[in-house]
Amino acid sequence: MSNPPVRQDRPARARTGRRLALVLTATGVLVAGATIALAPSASAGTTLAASAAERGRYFGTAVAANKLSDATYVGILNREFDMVTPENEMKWDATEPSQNTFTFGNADRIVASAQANGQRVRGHALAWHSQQPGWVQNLSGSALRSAMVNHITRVASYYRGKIYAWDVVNEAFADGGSGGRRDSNLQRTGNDWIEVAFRTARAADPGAKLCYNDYNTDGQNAKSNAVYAMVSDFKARGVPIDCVGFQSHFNAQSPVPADYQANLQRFADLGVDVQITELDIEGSGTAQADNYARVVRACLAVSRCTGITVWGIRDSDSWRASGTPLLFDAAGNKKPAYTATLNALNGGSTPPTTTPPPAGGGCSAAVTVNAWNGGFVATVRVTAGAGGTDGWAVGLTLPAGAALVNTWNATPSGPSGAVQFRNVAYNGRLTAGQTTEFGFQANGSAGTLTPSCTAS
Ligand code: 9MR
Repeated sequence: MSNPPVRQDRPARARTGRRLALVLTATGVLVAGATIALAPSASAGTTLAASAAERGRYFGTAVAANKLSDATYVGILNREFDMVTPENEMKWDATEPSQNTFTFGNADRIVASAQANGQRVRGHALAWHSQQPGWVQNLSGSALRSAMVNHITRVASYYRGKIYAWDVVNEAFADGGSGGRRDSNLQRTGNDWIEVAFRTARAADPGAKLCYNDYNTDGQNAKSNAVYAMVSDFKARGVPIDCVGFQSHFNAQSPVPADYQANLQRFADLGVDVQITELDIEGSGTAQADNYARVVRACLAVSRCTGITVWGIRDSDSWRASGTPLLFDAAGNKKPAYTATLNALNGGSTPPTTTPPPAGGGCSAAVTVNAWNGGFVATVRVTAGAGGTDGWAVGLTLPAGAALVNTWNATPSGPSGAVQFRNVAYNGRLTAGQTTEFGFQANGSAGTLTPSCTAS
């Protein structure tokens, strides 16, 4: 990966917090222990942004340009948030309504407001199958590919240096179990359209973090596994990718997954930042509040989870207002979900500990392979037998010429030949029937991988 020149990795308000602690030390608090006790209370979090900054994270919201004249909206925006995502104003239909004619007025208003209020900006989104202007919808093949490259170059260059992270590509994978790409006009220009988009964005705005962003990838499933394989492949081949966005639109049909944190962690372990990019959770009262707290705790538990963005301010601002999915009610009052979010950011409550599963019992393993010319990613699902596991090991024999490049969620005994993959600290204990996944990337071809599973 190239080494971009300017990156702002720390929120401005976090830097302020650190400066404050140093001043306290310099102004006469001579006992080290007293300094440590003073620093947190001196900067106690009373807003989402301040509390997140104390944990080294940002807290953002989607913003609509046409609400920047609403005093209640703007008051909450500038009090609570330190990251801003234009909800629609940087999309292709908004920024290039006819070919090579660029309109940045509404996006500029949001960027100017953010800059005036010390907030950073997530750019959303450079290449997406949806919200394309009509002229793009009518293009295909090399004409569409060229138009995409031109669009990314022009938009990312225009905002060069002003964007913390770009959603370079949005929602490119299919729902359901196929584990493949979504069919779209962009996809039909060739499977390499995503990496071309990332390389183009890096050239245009080398200081911005470049993210892949999607929904229904919040837990481990066929779709997130496919994204995972792509990110792993990009990292291995030097395609510039810095972060993965998890939209996190939750409701009763699509609840916060049990393995949310583990899923964020496995992506982070690939060497990318992870961000919660469009959070909203339908519901009300305590149940909604608890879910928000869970999401915050999951991000805080993953060191490379750099921030959380909610998809709007008041319930009435939401794209699904009837589900009342946000932190403020229509009048701008803080909801229980707000308080739970703030408390979780302030570290107020800790998740309940789970009961240790019984020892002993067998396990089984199943392998799925995503191969390309010269390499492959294997995903291995381990399922505990009736007795559960305290630990497990999966044996696999890699064919001659195949060698591991990297492994996640397991530790391999060696790089090639007959390899034992042992659980890592956090995924050895499984209750009866519980599953966990690990994976690896290798050079060469996969051949037929037949796993054996041993439980301890
Ligand atoms: O919130 C956005 C809404 O105002 C638009 O009408 C809609 C059009 O596609 O896009 C919404 O935002 C979407 C985001 O850009 C991508 N992920 C899903 C979001 C909710 O639909």
